[in-house]
Amino acid sequence: MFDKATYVNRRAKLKELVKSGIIILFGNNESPCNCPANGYSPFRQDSSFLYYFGLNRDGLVGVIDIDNDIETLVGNDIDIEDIVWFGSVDSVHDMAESVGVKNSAPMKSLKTICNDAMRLKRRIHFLPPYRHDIKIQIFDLLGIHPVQQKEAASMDLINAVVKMRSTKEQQEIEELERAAVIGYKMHTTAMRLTKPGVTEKYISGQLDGIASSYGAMVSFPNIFSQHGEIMHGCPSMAELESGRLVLCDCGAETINNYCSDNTRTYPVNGKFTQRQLDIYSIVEACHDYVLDVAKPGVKYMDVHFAVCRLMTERLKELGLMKGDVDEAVAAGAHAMFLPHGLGHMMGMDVHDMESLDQINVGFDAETRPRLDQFGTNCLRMGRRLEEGFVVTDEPGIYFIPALIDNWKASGHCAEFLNFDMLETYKDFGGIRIEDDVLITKDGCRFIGKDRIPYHPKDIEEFMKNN
Ligand SMILES: [Mn+2]
Repeated sequence: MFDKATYVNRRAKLKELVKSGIIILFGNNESPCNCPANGYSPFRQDSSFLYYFGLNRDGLVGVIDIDNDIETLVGNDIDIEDIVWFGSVDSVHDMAESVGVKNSAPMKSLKTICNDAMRLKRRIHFLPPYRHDIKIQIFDLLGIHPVQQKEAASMDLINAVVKMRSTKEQQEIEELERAAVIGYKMHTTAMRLTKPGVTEKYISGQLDGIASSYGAMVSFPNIFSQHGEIMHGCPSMAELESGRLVLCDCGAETINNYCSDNTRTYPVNGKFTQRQLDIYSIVEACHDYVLDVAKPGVKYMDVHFAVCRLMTERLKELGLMKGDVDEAVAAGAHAMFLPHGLGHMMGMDVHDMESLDQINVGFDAETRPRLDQFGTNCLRMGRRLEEGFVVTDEPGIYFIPALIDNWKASGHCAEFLNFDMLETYKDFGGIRIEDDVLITKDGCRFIGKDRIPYHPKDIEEFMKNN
């Protein structure tokens, strides 16, 4: 948690941006896993609630009445039975006080607050809910059916929250740096443990332990798989095999819920083959290119397409692609290899503010609508970069057997792809290299003081010596 003034100032700015009405920010509740008292652990607060109210407790709702300038923390004090099981916690009144909120009220009063506002036909602003219990709560309070809630959510509030959370404060950047330190430990541990015969799940489990030993939790379920070509592949009980590549995409959240998100791909036996190096060096060049060009004023969509062209050019040299580079990228042929975007915003959520919809976060009037072409439709960040933004830089090249078969059968982009050669890469897997980039006043820099090894020589040396 940051100091009281941080939250007071953020709410003041939010009121200024939203201008009128009443804002309701729902905190999260415990989420039952297999029975009510056995919850998914650990508890994860909603990021926007955390941003404005800072409190990492379940069962809280923040109410900001802009017109009357009244802020209220709504929640129930725990009773003696809960104290027996969970220990004493601060009263809702004291929690409110700690973040500069003058008023507190029990949960049942939220219905009255909403009824009064609705009777007076006042604007009630809420963010699109993503948890089912909150959807039911909104239905009870406002009578809006869950399927209509996304549409009924306040665009004014969404835009204000996106505007504020996109630009990271100095203290937030320091948190992201702390997350990167834990991420470094996770990645270098995975590299150290990787050898033939060890299961993917064993290594992934060790990474979970590191994340929760030094911070709050992993910033998303670990991707640790020899099937790097499966974008969000889960670690399996499969044993690592000499000669194959393994892709590790993981990150940690600090105690204050700021994230890291890095990806490395390396050979199980610690030594790249020439065929692996040929593809790896292309991804490496694309990854490094971003650092040269990302700066305020540059559209991230333009960086994405520059990377797609660079990748196409290099794949042409290898013989996997053919034809005119610009035409190939315009046709979307590169998406055979890179079916996702170059990166996304990162902060308290690994895909920052994704619950507010990426089209509201990564795009603006200038860059909407996003092209609906396969591959580009997964671009999460397209708009102009600004100082203080944190985005990921994560190019990849994947050989997805089903996609190769699918395009080959339909002849899609056949003038730009060498399907005969692609056939011989069906057992290759996939490569991604990912780092987190802070946009500075006149350029950018990676977050994290120590680079997780990614140049092939550095990886081979690390794996040999550790
Ligand atoms: Mn990422």
